Amino acid sequence: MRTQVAIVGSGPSGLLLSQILAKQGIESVIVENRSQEYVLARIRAGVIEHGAVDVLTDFGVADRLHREGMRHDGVYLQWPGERHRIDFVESCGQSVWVYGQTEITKDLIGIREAAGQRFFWEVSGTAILDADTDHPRVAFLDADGDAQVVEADYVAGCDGFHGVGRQTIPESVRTVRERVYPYAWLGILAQVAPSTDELIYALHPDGFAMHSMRSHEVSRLYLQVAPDDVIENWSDDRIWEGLSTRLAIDGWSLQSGPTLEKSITPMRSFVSAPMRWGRLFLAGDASHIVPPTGAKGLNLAIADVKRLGTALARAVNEGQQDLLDRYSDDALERVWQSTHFSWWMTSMLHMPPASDPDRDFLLQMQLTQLHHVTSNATAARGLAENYTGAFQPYS
Ligand code: RFL
Ligand code: PHB
Repeated sequence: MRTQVAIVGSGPSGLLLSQILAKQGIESVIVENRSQEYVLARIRAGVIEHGAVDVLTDFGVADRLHREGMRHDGVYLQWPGERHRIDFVESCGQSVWVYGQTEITKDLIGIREAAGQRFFWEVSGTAILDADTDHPRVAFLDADGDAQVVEADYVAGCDGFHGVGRQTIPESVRTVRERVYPYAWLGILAQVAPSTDELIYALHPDGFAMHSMRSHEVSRLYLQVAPDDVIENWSDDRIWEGLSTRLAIDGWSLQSGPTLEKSITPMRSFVSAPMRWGRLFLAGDASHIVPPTGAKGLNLAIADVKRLGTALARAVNEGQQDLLDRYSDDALERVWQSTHFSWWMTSMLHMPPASDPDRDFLLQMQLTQLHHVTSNATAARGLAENYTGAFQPYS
């Protein structure tokens, strides 16, 4: 089989790239190792920057987002005894949108299927071959176990952190910079109206806690846990008790409800550069991971594929390679900015492990930082600009 762009991975990066390419008359084939049902059920990110909403709108995949998404003009930062609001609009003139990655994925799959997108679901043994030549290929076994080869002009590795895209780039060419944090997030989805109008990020001696949401009926909440903790240790009662304690503030109470899903996610910062090798281009989690505290993972994926889709269209439709040649350097600039912000937010809000001899000192630094961003307009503006992505256009 032949196509113009072979896309490995049907997460938000791969799906949105196929849509951006299709809008510019470019054909693609998507190869995904999970089933469509699995991909549609995955629960992940929830906050989308204004600029990312613009990209989804421009490429015709934001109708439901505009109907059902919730615009948030600020967030709450909290520590024991105090809750302060950072007003994004006042600080930097921008907002974010709360709309689940699960819903974006659903919208994209619906639109791509209706447009006749070629998908291979439930493939195995994916291999990207000859990426450093003019005739790259993606080989795999399809859902029936039959060998398939997709020949393409370009290959997009949109296959997440555990995919084969990044591994295809020889180690001698790649530089990896990484930090694994000494904590993890336990996340739940609950069938209960949010107890807050905007997201709450809380530092507490027991550990970080966060209150987010998916709709007016469904809440999403997180607790800092040890990196080696397992979900079996956390009954629903224990989770709600932890959340109530860590999020407590006078005059406010947390409403609990049935838990629809719960899981533990490790936290790491990871950047692999370059994002290109020959005719293979990486986008999204395939090339970089951020801890979720800054809500940047999905936004970075959208920024990457907007840039990559534009560069591929210029190469395919106009024969100009200039944007493809700049793709990796340009994309990495934003990646590092978001990596820094995510690390900064994470360090400010999480309790160092009990074994850390500097724990008391670090906690004092964190509290000082929180006082500063919530009492100083310039510091608040820095947080607001980074959180909303205000100064990073989706070019
Ligand atoms: P994805 O979503 O991981 O999609 C990659 C796709 O590639 C498939 N794949 C393969 N297909 C074919 N052959 C292979 N060999 C393959 N190997 C893998 C996978 O099955 C998958 O369908 O990457 P993408 O598209 O780059 O999107 C990135 C975002 O998903 C990610 O940045 C965010 O979800 C990160 N993230 C969060 N970000 C936030 O901003 N806020 C959050 O609250 C948040 N929560 C999360 C998260 C990521 C999580 N992961 C990766 C475990 C919670 C979790 C649990
Ligand atoms: C979420 O709603 O899942 C969410 C929101 C903000 C974050 C992380 C996760 O920083």
